[in-house]
Amino acid sequence: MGLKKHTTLRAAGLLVMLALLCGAGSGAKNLVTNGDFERGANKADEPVGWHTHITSYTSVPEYKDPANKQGRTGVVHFRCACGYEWGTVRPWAGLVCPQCKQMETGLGENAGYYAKNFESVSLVDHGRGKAAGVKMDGEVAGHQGVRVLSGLMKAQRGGGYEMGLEARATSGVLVRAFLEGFRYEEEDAAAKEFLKTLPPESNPYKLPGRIKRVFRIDINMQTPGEWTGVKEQGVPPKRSEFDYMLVNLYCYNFAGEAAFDSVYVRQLTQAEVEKFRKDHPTRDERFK
Ligand SMILES: [Ca+2]
Ligand SMILES: [Zn+2]
Repeated sequence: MGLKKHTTLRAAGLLVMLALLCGAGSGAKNLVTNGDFERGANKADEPVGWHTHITSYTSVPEYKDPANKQGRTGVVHFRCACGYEWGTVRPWAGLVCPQCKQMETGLGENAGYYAKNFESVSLVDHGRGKAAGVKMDGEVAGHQGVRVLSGLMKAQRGGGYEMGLEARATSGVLVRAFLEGFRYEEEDAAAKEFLKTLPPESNPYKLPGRIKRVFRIDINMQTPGEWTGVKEQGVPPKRSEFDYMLVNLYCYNFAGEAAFDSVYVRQLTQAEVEKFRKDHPTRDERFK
């Protein structure tokens, strides 16, 4: 009986250890919704959980004499690629235009470049399941390229992350993948007021205010002729800590095809963060 009790205690101890390990390992959870693209398409024909209907804005300065474009007032209006007037507050990543229903990328002003981005993306089968497939003509490939954006994910401020994916591309097509980190700009009162004027469906991620891009993990895959897996870690320096993130899959250059699959983002453990900082001391120092 003594032995049995001992065994039970040991088993209980093991269970506690397992629970601790699972706790520590919860960072290994894939934070990307439908990163394997197996869940099919939504009503807008985007891979579930992903955005291919994306848009951006043009800055339109206000003039004292608009007819002759003379004398800037200093006020700037932001106009969606579809013509919708956002007003005088610059829209940010994750907001959806009330008129064209496409998502603002937060990747900088690029007007109408991506208004038809969705036309180049569809789900494809590659024998091991589905993937996000891109087919670009030379015009698109040579200018803006094509983007497939994940949904916005909540990040832990100060946390480090690892992004991984598989991709392949036909000759002449260049493939990159970014993990974009955005910080919540809590002090921006104008942005919070602006949010209140938008219909709720324009803020599907229920953002509390403006988020601003401050960090990026950049994977340059060149032209992976066969399915190739890559991964990269990143830990933001203090001034670039972020609260939200999204995966930005990108291809461009010449006409052709690319495909993306098995996309994941996971939070690094404390030990991994420390190891990363140790391995990248100069980079961190430079940003301080
Ligand atoms: Ca898949
Ligand atoms: Zn629009």
